[in-house]
Amino acid sequence: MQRTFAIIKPDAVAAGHQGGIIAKIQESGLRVVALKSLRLSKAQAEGFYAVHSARPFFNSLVAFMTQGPVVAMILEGDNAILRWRDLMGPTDATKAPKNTLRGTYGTSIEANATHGSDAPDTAAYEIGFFFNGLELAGL
Ligand code: FUP
Repeated sequence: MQRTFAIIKPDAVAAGHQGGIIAKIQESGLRVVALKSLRLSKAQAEGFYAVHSARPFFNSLVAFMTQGPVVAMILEGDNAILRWRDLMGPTDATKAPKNTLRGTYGTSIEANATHGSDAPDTAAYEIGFFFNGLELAGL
């Protein structure tokens, strides 16, 4: 059993694709064990993507991630991290297979509809970044 952290990004929320994305998650057998909608501040988006702060796309990425509300989720299941990455598809939505979420709902390498943790340590960190102890208690 494993948990991962997922975001439905502002592009997909603005386009009304939350339901379609959550349906795909549930059809895959992954469980949505926590979910909330929020809008990131600039400082919060900079903190979440701090690992990319020296990259040329950083400022644009922060602007994109703060342009509207996101849906943050904790997903649970066997091998959840890799299964969610497979459902999302590769980073660049223009190259993602059409049967992946990014291939279906994303439009560019930046506006790629979804986020997913890439390893157990980043999943734990990202879950704690978005969900507090009270929200996690009893899950
Ligand atoms: P991923 O793990 O697939 O989300 O991809 P990365 O951690 O490499 O990148 C994080 C986010 O930065 C991507 F979702 C989109 C953005 N990004 C760009 O905007 N341009 C790039 O060239 C690479 C990533």
